[in-house]
Amino acid sequence: MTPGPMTPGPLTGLPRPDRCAVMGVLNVTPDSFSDGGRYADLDAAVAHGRVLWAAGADIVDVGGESTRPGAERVDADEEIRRVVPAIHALAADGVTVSVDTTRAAVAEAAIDAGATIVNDVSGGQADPAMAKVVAAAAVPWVLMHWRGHSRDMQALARYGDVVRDVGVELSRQVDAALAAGVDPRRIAIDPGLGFAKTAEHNWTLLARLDELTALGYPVLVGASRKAFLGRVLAGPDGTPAPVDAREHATVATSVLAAVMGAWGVRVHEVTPTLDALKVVRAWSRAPGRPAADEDPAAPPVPRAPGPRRG
Ligand code: PMM
Repeated sequence: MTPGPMTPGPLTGLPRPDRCAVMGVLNVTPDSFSDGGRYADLDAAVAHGRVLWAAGADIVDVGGESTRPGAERVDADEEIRRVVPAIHALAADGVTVSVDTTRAAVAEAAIDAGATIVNDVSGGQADPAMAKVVAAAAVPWVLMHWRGHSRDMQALARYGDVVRDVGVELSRQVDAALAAGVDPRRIAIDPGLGFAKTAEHNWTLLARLDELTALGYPVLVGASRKAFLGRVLAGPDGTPAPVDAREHATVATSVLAAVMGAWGVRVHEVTPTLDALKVVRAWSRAPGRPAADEDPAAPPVPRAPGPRRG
């Protein structure tokens, strides 16, 4: 694969705070697993986007199609109808907006409305026209690891070594984007936790995230409120913790992702994760910490500490 642009050279268009970046989730859908229906109404959606931004999100990620396992698809017109007015209002307020879509037509309409980043859970595979739209608009593109649409993705959760396989498949997605003329400085990658992944796959990807950051592209991690966290928190009878009881576990995954070198995390609740990432920043800069002392001019993204498995 063509090496990524992390060292050296600037990234173009992606926020680069002096800590792991926070992407706040705004699902304008009636059926998302994590916040289903709460922000389907335009006023409520815009108000919540403003709350995420005021809380310190670096990006507000606006999506109009649920990707929960088993979800049925909506058509492109409906997706545009859901996201464009919200993006328009938020961008007019100065909010940095990404659009969470797999469709080129939706991405194009979203960019016209003011979105400046495309977050594509299919990593360019669902719509062959997406690469052209992203390249022409010169906006950053988050390529998530993806094996198929939500309706049937859990049947595709078969891997040899999940980290190696995800790395190889993401590299193919990146190569396709580069071949279509996308600037490597505008590409970020994402392991796609929960997308054609079992809980064990998700944990392995988080535990060995440094093997994906080593590909050289900024890595985004979306663990917020996902089912594998509900399972870890299950009560004695094995019932998974409900979605709204997964926030502390989400914060823990944000810390782990940051320590393992993620560029950003995608979360529903901004404040707890942002506080935790400020702690990681302070910790990663502490005098005497080997990685902090080696190169004082190193980028502020924390590096993984010593041995990681045990
Ligand atoms: N997960 C969801 C939706 N979009 N985008 C990226 N880049 N990474 C993810 O892990 C991801 C995503 C599903 O979660 P939601 O229904 O809570 O939005």
